Amino acid sequence: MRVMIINPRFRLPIDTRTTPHLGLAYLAAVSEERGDEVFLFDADVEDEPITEAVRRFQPHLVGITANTPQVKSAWRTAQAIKSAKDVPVVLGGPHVSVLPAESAQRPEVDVVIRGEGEPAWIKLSEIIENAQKGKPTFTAQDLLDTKNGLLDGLLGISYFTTTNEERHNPDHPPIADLDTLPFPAYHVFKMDRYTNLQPATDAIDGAKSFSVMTSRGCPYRCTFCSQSIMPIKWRARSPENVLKEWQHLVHEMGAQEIGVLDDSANIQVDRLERMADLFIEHKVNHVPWIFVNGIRANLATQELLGKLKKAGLKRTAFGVESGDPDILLSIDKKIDHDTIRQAFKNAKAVGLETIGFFIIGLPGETEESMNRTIKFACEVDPLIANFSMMTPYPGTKVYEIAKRQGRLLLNDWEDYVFFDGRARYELGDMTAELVERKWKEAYRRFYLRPHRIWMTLTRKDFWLNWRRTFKVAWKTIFPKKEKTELRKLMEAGT
Ligand code: B12
Ligand code: SF4
Repeated sequence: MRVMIINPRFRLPIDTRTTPHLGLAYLAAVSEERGDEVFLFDADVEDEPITEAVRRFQPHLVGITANTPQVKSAWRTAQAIKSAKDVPVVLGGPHVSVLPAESAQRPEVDVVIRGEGEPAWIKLSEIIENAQKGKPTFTAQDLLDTKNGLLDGLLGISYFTTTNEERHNPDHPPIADLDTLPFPAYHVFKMDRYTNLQPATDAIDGAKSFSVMTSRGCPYRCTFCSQSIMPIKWRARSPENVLKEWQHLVHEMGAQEIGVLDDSANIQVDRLERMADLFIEHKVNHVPWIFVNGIRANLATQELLGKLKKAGLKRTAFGVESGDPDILLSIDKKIDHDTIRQAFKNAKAVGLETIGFFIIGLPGETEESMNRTIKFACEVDPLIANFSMMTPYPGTKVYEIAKRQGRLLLNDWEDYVFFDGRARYELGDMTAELVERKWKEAYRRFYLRPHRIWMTLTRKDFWLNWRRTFKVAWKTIFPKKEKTELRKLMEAGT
C-alpha cells in the first residue's frame, strides 16, 4: 500500500530554520516495517505543490501532523489533497489529540488519531488495505459508513460517521515496550534540504545533528504544559536499544551532535547510568549530546551528571519556570528552589553547560513574582536562559484558567507561537502590557550583565551563529504583526 505522510507548512515568525519531524519519522518507520511504500512530504522543504505530489504518488492513505499553530495549515493541506484524490485523510499530533472533534467534523478530514500514533496508524492501514482488496472502488466514505463497521474496534481514534454521528473510540493504551519500535526512518526525508537537523544543538546550518527520544511520556502534569496530552505513564527504551540507535547515527549517519528530546529522561537513574557506561564502553562518547528539553532537577545528582558528562553529555536543560515559591507551587512542578539551585550547582561542578527555562506571565503573577523569576535566573546563571511568555495551549490547566477567569488575547490557532513578544492572555491585574514589559526586561537584565556580555563575546558558538543571533534578537524586539482579528480590533480601540 502507498502511504503519504505530511508535515504541513508552518514556520515560526522568528525562524527560517527547518528540521525533520521525529514523530513522522517514527510513523514512516512503522509503515515501512508493515511493508508500505512511504512518501514523506514535508511542505517546509518541498518544491512540488501537494496536489501534484498526490496525483503522481496516488496514495491509498494520507496522514498529516498538526500542532496548534499548524492545524489550519493541516486543514488547508487536507482540502488540497481531497481536491486531487478521494483518499482517506487522517490527522494526528498534539493539537488534534486535545481537540479531536474540531478536526474530525471537517469534511476534508476523515479520521483523527489521538496521542501516541503508531499503533492506531498501523491498524488503520491494515483496515484500509483489507477493505480495498475486497472493493477496488473503496472510498473514504466507505470507511466512515457505520454499515461497514470498519472503525468500530479501533482504539485511539475520533471520527464523524456518514450520518454525522460523532464517535470517540476509547484511548489506545500507551506502547508498553518502546524497544519494539523501529528507529526513525530518516531515509524517507530529503535530508540535504533541511537547514538544521536538530534545532536546539549548537552546530551551524547544514551540520549533522540528530534528535533522539530515549523515553516517552511524563509522570508530572504541570499546569502550563501540553504534555498532559500524551500518556502519563513514563516508558523508557532500554540502554542497549538506545546505544544501537546512537551507533547507527554516529557510524552510519555521521552525527556530529545529538539532541535528546525526552520530557523527563532521568526518571530512572540506573537506566541513564547504564546508558552512560555503554556509550563509554562502545566509544560513541566523542559525539557531544544535549538534553535539550530539561531533566528533572530532583534527580540530577552530581554522581549521575558526572557519569553522563564522561559519556559525552555537553549540556543539560532544567525547567525552572518561576523564581517565586508560591507560583512554583501553584503550577504543580513538584519541585522547590533549593533543589533547582543544587541541580545547577551539580551540573556546573562536573563541567556541564546549562540551560534554564523560565516562564513570564503564569496565572497569579505580579510584577514582584516576575522580578523574582529574573533574579533567580541571574542567580543560577545558566549558559542559556530561555524566557517564554506564557502561551495557554488547549488541554492545559492554564488554558482553562485563562479562558474562564481571564481574557484570551488570541482567537486564531496560527497565533499560538510564543516567540513574538506578545502576551497571550490577561488575568486579574496581570495585564498584557506588564507581561510584555517584564519579558523584555528579563532578557535585558539577564544577558546585559557585564560578565554575560563578556562570556557571550568569548564563545566560539556565538561567532559561528552571530548573523542569526542578531536576526533573532531584532525580531524579538520588533515582532511581525500577528493575525489575530481580536488583537487588531483591540488595538483599533473597538
Ligand atoms: C522537538 C520539538 C520541537 C522542535 C521540532 C518540531 C518538529 N518539527 O518536530 C521545535 C523546536 C522546532 C519545536 C517548535 C515548536 N513547538 Co515543539 N516540541 C518538540 C518536542 C519537545 C518533541 C517533539 C517530538 O519529536 N516528539 C516525539 C514524537 C515521537 O512525538 P510527536 O511528534 O508528538 O508524534 C507522535 C504523536 O503526536 C503522533 N502524531 C504526530 N503527528 C501525527 C500524524 C499522524 C497522521 C498520526 C497518525 C499521528 C501523529 O504520533 C507520533 C508518534 O507517536 C515536543 C514535546 C514532546 N515531548 O513531544 C514539543 C511540542 C510538540 N512543541 C510544542 C510547541 C507549542 C511548539 C511551538 C508552537 C512553540 C513555539 N515556539 O511557539 C513550535 C511550533 C513549531 C512548528 N514549526 O511547528 C508543544 C505542542 C503543543 C500543541 N498543542 O501544539 C509540545 C507538545 C511541547 C509541550 N509540552 O508543550 N518543537
Ligand atoms: S513541564 Fe516537564 S515535568 Fe512538567 S509536565 Fe511538562 S514535560 Fe512533564
